[in-house]
Amino acid sequence: MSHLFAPLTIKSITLRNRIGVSPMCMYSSEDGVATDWHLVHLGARATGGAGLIIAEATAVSANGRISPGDAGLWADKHVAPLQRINRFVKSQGAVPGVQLAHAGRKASVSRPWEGGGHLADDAGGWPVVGPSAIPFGDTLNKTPHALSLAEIAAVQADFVAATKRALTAGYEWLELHSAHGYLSHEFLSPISNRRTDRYGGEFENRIRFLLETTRAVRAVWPVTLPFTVRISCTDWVEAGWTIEESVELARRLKAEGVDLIDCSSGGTSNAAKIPLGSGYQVSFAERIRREAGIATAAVGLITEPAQADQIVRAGQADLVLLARESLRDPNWPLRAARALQVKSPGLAPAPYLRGW
Ligand code: 531
Repeated sequence: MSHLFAPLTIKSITLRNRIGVSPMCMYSSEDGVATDWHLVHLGARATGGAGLIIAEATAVSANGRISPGDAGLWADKHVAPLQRINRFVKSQGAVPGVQLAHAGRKASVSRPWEGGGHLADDAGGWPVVGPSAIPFGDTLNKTPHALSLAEIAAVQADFVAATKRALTAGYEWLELHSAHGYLSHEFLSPISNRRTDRYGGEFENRIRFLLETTRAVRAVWPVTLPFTVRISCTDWVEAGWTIEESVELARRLKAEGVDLIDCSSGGTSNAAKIPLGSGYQVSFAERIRREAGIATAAVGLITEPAQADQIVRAGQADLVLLARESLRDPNWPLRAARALQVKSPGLAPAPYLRGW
């Protein structure tokens, strides 16, 4: 029976355990370039024992950044600093992954600790885009430019170019960000997509942007390396994207060669009523795994070793991703191994062995 410390093999990659660090924005890049912050932040979680470390949402174009501090892979200059980080992550036995993203109508915001609202174009911001000219609302009040067909193709080409750079940068796990109300999710959801062309309207049309992007990226990302997609399994609003649609989307993504669905939720609308609570998204991972027959990752308010272990043992997900809990304790996997009384030789770095 699988458990939290059983290795997980997908394609040619074996994770030493089922604990992954969820992609988390650091807002600490300079023109998209990783800094020493990223080496220390990601490096600490590699020495802390995680099997997988997915680097933060990394923009495929400058305008696709959430904030001016986002990580990027839109230019060749981004690659070398990431190679250094990924070399270190690998040297510690963890697998380095990356989440490629375009923020759509939620781009051009200040860092959370500076307010997090849309930045005016003359205050460090830039015009935002989306499937339709519908603003998110509240402090994200810019009206997005509705992408033309040629502009959609250009964004997809940006995803492909960023994927090639991600490979050169040494990443071994690729995730497309299609959740949390960012561009790809904006196409999926009827809340943000009111197009009347082949990218809007019925389900088949709303999933087209993601399916085409998946296909294009799949063609350049090695078939030997894991390829995953994060989705918001529900918008948590009436007339929004649903879990039933997510299950069907997962089947389509599987057919396109996607290996795992990373199951999150929300982000399209502030009207969402989200029943936040311990492991509140795990049931989505379970349902997609069962009904679409594809591996899943569970994420969202998972904090306890026994809880994470049970998710894997019960077959609710293949992988557990930690976000805030990993910020609180980069050594969470080492601590979990002790708590679960699992003998995991080689998990702690040699210089730490006396403590573990
Ligand atoms: C948190 C968030 C979770 C779920 C729905 C909406 C938002 N995040 C997500 C992030 C950026 C910062 C806050 C990304 O997905 C890039």
